[in-house]
Amino acid sequence: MGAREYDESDVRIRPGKGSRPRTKTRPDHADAQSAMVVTVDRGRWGCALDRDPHHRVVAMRARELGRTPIVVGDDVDIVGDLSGRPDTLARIVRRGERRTVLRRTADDTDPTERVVVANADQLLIVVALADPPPRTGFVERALIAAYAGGLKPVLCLTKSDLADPEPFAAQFADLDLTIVTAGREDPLDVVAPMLSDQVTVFLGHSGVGKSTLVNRLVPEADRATGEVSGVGKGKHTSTQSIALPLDGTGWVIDTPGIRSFGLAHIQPDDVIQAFSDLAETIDDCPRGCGHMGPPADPECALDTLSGPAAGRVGAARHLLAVLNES
Ligand SMILES: Nc1nc2c(ncn2[C@@H]2O[C@H](COP(=O)(O)OP(=O)(O)OP(=O)(O)O)[C@@H](O)[C@H]2O)c(=O)[nH]1
Ligand SMILES: [Mg+2]
Ligand SMILES: [Zn+2]
Repeated sequence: MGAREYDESDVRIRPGKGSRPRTKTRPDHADAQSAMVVTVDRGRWGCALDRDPHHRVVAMRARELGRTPIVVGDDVDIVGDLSGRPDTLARIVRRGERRTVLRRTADDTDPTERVVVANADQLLIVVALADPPPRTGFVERALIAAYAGGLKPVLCLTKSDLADPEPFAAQFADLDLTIVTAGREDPLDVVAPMLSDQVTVFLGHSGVGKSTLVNRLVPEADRATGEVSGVGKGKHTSTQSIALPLDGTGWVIDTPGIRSFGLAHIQPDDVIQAFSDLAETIDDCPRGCGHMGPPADPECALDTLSGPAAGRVGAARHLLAVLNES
């Protein structure tokens, strides 16, 4: 990580002798206007005023917000010069409550788990069928993160010119999971309509083709794409998340390659809630049931189900096992 830049909101002045007492009343910013955060770059947030992609305003975080994290997708209120003219700088004075959150795990360079994107409706889990090879475990962990964060997951398979999608896709047959194929050579007539009027995060390992797909969907995006450098570790062509407008009101959010997700603090119930036909059944489980069935959870109500629902219990428990391992 490079040294971060400081802006005036980072400066903390300790009140010394004779300094003015801190005022308790904050200005309430009745004139603030709402915006969506579309870019974040070292203490500067790019905002679309009223979610209008053509009305861009660059803003800093007002001092009163302290270190409140603000990420792409956040709803914010901004004040100041909202003209969007070059060299103007507005101020973010409020961050709205988040409807959904996508978290990623701490890693070596960054010890804190953090929210990557806020308020997205869908998570497009982008997996290449080859180069880098697909990993089932990554998809399972992404699914759990999506369910827990309130996003609808979609599995998107790229590089279909290099391998047959069927065997990999078949592993997820028992889940409520929409699976689409969107390789460079494939038509986008299935993927594009799914994204309209939605905010969709594109997430996957480096080199799987997220930016390539974004460029096809938003031609004026002109996202840089890169070569895949070695198995499972692309060289991270994209380094910042960015929200790009689709025709209409939808947005796609291109993100840097990700290796893992924060699954800490996710409860077994959060996973089961995502299975519409199982969610009610667990009301009959004993308190603290982990829903794994015997021997760990001998009285789990999911074991009373039969027919197709019982097959779904197997799929749900497979995800719970992934969660328990993490
Ligand atoms: N054969 C093949 N190559 C593809 C396809 N889609 C993308 N690629 C190539 O894969 C490489 C990586 O693509 P990117 O779009 O940069 O991947 P990314 O997921 O954005 O990677 P990061 O930004 O590093 O996270 C590029 O060389 C693309 O041309 C595909 O469908 N088939
Ligand atoms: Mg990229
Ligand atoms: Zn149970």
